[in-house]
Amino acid sequence: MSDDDNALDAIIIGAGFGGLYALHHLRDGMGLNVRAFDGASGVGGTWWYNRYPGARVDAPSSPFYAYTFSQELVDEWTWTETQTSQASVLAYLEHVADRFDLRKNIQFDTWVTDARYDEDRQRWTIETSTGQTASAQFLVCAVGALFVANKPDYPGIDDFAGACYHTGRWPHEPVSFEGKRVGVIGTGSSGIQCIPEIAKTAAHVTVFQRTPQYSLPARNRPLTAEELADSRADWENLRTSMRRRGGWPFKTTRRRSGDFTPEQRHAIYEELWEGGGIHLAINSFAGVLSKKDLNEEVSEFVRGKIREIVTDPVTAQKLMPSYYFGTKRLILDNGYFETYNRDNVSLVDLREDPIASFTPTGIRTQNGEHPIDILVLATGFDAVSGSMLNLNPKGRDGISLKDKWASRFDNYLGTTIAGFPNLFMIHGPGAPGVFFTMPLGGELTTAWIGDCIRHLRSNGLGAMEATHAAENGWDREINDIADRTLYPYTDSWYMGANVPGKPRQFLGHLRGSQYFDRLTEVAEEGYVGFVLEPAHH
Ligand code: NA7
Repeated sequence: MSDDDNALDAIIIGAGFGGLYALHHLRDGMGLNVRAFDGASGVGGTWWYNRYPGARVDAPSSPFYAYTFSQELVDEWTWTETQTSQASVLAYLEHVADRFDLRKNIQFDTWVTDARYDEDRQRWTIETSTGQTASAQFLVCAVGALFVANKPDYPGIDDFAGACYHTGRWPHEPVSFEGKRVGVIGTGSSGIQCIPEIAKTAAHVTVFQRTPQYSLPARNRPLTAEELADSRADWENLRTSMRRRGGWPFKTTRRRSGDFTPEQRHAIYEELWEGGGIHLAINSFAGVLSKKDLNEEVSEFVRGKIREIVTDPVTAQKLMPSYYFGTKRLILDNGYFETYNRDNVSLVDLREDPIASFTPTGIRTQNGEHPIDILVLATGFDAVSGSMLNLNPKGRDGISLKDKWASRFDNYLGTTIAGFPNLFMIHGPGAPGVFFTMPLGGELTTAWIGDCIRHLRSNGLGAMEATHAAENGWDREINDIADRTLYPYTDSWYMGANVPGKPRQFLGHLRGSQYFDRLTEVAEEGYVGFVLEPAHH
């Protein structure tokens, strides 16, 4: 790859779903000169790293958790299960990289270690872990919403002498649990997905749980040839529905809970539980995520299911969640609660028996010793803002993002930041991100970024930068939506509450379809909220 300093139009950081599409769109759709960088040795981003046993898309996935832009791609790729596995998603992204000949413009095994904006040249310059520099007018940060691992800081954890794996940094070689005593800390999606798999072969699994979770049955099953054929035939309509319905092609219900008796409501919950997936949340009654009484009824229904499944009442009691249903990431499981009926699985409730320290051979809690051979940290991520802070770009006047975001993750439209001209985020704080189907969300965001670039280029402009006033307005807009729901009541990674010391702020836009309408509106109104600067050269 040439290092001709003025040759690049855009640098893309990240080769996951977001970065790959950005490369394709900017390079092939717009004819720009683009180079992407990724610290990993291959494409995939999140799906490159999260290889733990049982890893699957934690939403109704196939065939919708996929790119939508190419009918040919839709027609030629065969999804096999309703809940796509990590291996399938990764294989798909590798296929996409080959099919659209993307690898030739991606530099793997290369971390971007610094990124600085040069106001005179209106360009970004990056430095890499391989000692290179490169510059481009635009910096597209597709750095992943769930990338920076959140590792607990327990006393003595580094003294633990056994193997230790974080689910978000899983090794590429197979890990054998055969005959091993395994400790798992964390019961979010990753923990709940891997615990049943690990329990199949381990001598013993001890789960260390801080917050009990609502988890719904995924009911994963083979995708039928007919379902696949139907979705291919109707792809354009499905794509439109996804765009209009918050990322998924399903209708969410407008049914009013008050129009039904408690018995009728219960029957509806039963049916949706049996059907599996997230339908209990989106298709039972309108307002499950915003009305406390209705939410409590659904919460109690799920607690009842846990009591039914888990045979030991003491364990079942420890598994009872109490936060508002759905206000942490909804989890879809394949036999999670059933796993506690196995003889080789036990549960430590950290609320009543907290971890005191680690020893070389295990975990010491307040009430006892737990000898383990392998430690699995399913403790999540410094989500959404963490990967941008990890990059820590330096904008106008050399201000660093760490300084700018010290107490609040200010941004405009979830894609731009005042003080950081010509920098675009895909799935940044303030964007729909995980609240929308991420592949489609990335496509729509990238299309908007491409339009920004086109607008600048065709009007003799060299830079665009969000204003502070626009950031403040955006903050209000996002919080007005979130405050109408129950999300802010719960400590979750959506609120930044999972990482000690992280500012508490809702990290997403809950109305994806409305959000993409807003992006269009901002462009149509001449990029309101931005300062557009004439090109210097
Ligand atoms: P999550 O959802 O953040 O879950 C992390 C889990 O780890 C959760 O149960 C946490 O408890 C627990 N945790 C975190 N730190 C600690 C410490 N210090 N001690 C004990 N337990 C801890 O991450 P996942 O990887 O499961 O999922 C992330 C997303 O990836 C998921 O939402 C999907 O979108 C895919 P807490 O609930 O914070 O009390």
